[in-house]
Amino acid sequence: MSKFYITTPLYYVNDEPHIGHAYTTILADVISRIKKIQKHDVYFLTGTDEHGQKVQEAAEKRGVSPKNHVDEYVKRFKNTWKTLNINYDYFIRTTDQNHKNKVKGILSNLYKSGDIYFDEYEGLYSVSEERFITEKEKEEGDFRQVKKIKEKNYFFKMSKYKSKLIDHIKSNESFILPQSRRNEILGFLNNELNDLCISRPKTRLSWGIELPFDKDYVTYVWFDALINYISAIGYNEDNDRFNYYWPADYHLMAKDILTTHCVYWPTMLMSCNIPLPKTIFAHGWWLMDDTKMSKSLGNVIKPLDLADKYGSDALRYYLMRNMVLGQDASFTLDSFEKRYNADLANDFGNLVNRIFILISKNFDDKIPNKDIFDSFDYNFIKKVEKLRDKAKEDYTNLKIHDGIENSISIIRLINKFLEEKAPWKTIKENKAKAGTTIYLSAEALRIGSVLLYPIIPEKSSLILESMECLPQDNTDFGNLKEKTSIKIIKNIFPRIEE
Ligand code: ME8
Repeated sequence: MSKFYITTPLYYVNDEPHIGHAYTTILADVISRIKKIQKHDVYFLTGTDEHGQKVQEAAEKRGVSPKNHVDEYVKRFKNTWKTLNINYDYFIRTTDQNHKNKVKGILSNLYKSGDIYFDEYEGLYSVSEERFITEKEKEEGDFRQVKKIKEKNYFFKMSKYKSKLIDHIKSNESFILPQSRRNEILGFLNNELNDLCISRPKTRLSWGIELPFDKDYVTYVWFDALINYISAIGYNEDNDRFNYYWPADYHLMAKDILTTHCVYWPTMLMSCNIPLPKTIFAHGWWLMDDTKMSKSLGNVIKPLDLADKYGSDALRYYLMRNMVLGQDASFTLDSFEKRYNADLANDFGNLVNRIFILISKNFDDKIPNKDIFDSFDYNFIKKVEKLRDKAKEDYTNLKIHDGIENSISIIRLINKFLEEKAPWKTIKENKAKAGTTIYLSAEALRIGSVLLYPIIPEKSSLILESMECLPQDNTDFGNLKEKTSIKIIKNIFPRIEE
């Protein structure tokens, strides 16, 4: 059994979770479930980024202390993940004492080793990004609230590791994925790389981890937050957990935080003599009417509203099926309803109804026996197996939307098979033959449900349990036991009426 360590970003608790946060977290959950079924020892980490200016300002606006604010908002994230069936192994908060100690330990070591130094700096500061930016970045980027700041601060010698980082990216094809993002980072590294300002004077920001070597300063929020990926799994503790799980197999995120993960984080790790993560994967944006979702534009979709109304599986299915990993996608309620009605209500829901009613009416609520297969049956089995193999390969290659399409094609194929064989007609003259058709349909439904389980765990589990099967069962034909008593499920995916 090999280990598999996957992470999401730690979300800012300056606001409620929205569809974008839900997407990355569901994606990590889906990949975790796929890997678990493939018998990996999975560790799935998520959490919240609770220090820094954004959070301090959000608390001030509400007239509460930052501590009270984060304690309240973290619950909203945890509740959302519960509703969305997110099965994480650990939820880290950057305000956890253990994490704060780890950050301090690393800061002390790097200060001692000389990779952190004190200096005066004058430069452009982006309040929205909470970092110093270059003139070029200001011209090309989408930075808000940029001001000139002259300040004494502590700096991390990031530039020292520039060529080592470029070598690493060039010699490790899958270090940054997709390819386009890798090229973007290599392009960024073609320019001069400045050292990283890693402190904020307390006169400007008090809500942060105090520097262990200067009580007048707190740590820059990114230097604090990135360390979560190692503090959560026991870095510098007296056990083997860290050595077992590290390096991370996947750091998932959207492209907005690519530079911090592909430049700041690896150079920090190099300075600590810690190996680099295996893959940093940046997915695309969920857009609303072709613009980025943002609170200031007032176009934020709350995942809980949708999950409450349509069920968490409906939301998980839509987000995973409608985004090609790595590309942007547009979120509209219309496309959500269309996708749900077509794939889940019509194809999947109707099939479940049909099969369960046929079994209940004609076979006393028991899976019928299979009799002799005809060439039509053999052909059906072959087609299902082909789609199953494709779906599995897609999942392994993280082509989640293709894996879903191939799995739902199995469901469509079963509907077609039933229509062509019409067991409701043949049952009168040849019960054994009708039983074989229904057995094969129920077995293919089991295989489809196992394949769709990582995406829609709640409804898939329901179907599988009702046939006394498990999501972990293998997907070979013939695993479904004849004579198993079934529990009838009614209207598993009710249609959304316009
Ligand atoms: O950046 N489409 O937190 P954050 C897709 N605290 N994904 C989206 C999205 C959208 N429209 N909007 C947000 C931070 N996301 C830092 C991270 S990590 C050590 C610190 C998702 O709350 C996506 O994963 O702004 C993106 O990278 C992340 O939320 C940013 O979350």
